[in-house]
Amino acid sequence: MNKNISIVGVPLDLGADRRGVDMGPSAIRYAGVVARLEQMGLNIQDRGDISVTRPHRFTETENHKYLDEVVEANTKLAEVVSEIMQEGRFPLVLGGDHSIALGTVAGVARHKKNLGVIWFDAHGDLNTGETSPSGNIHGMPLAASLGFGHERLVNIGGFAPKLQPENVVIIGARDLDRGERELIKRIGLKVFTMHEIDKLGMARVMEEAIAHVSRQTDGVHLSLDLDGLDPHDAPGVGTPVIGGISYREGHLALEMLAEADVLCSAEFVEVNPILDRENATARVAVALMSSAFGDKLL
Ligand code: HAR
Ligand code: MN
Ligand code: MN
Ligand code: MN
Repeated sequence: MNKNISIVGVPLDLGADRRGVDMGPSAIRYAGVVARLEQMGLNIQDRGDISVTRPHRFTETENHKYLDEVVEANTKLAEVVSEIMQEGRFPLVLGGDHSIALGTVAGVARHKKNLGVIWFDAHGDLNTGETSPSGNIHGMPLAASLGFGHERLVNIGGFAPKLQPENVVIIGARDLDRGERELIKRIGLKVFTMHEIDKLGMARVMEEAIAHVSRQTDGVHLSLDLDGLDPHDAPGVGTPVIGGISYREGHLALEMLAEADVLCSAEFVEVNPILDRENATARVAVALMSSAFGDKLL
């Protein structure tokens, strides 16, 4: 495993309706991410935050809220993530709303011809401007990374597509819009919904998911939306959906990922300190990161 990790924060909440995930990077740092990972013997560099333009008015472009600001922030993020990869380090990106996956995936995919992705989420994030019920770009980043949607989102970082559908899995889905379901079927995307997790158990789901994303790839990116967890364990998220992954299942999933030793990059998104209870969700994020980087109970 790459023990040299570079943290970058993205204080962006314009991809979502509820304000506050822009404070996610601060909350995760306050929860002790640097000390926790250093204790594990990892070399941590904190590169600070991407600067995000605060808009002076609301804009909507073809059912994309704040398109300019989201594109600008993600273009910068793609550059920084690409630099980190170039240096041979592991990018650990702190969100921010999930639209920041546009920039993270662009930066990583510049260095990985066949990038695998594990998308841990209650949602599919597979909408386009045509299908989105909200116009919120945090519901679109996986579609855009696969080459579907507005050309400005699809082409962040200057190339497209970043991902092939056969190299991607979604884990934890339980709130998929109609257009997202249609796209999943059309491109044959592998999705482990809560139904499969209930039926097969997380261990079996992760065995299958890891096999799927590492079959023909040269690295795997983990995109972890905290709303994939049950709101009981991660209350500080903007779009909670009941019936999610438990704290223990989440740990098991990331421990198995660490054992498989396939990750090249990761992001933890949608932590909303305004909606949280005593920073619990940021603390869960840090605990999950330690599992993803190989921390063990014994
Ligand atoms: N699918 C809905 C939409 O497109 C909700 C999107 C979700 N929120 C997120 N992303 N947190 O995972 O608006
Ligand atoms: Mn804000
Ligand atoms: Mn998401
Ligand atoms: Mn989500």
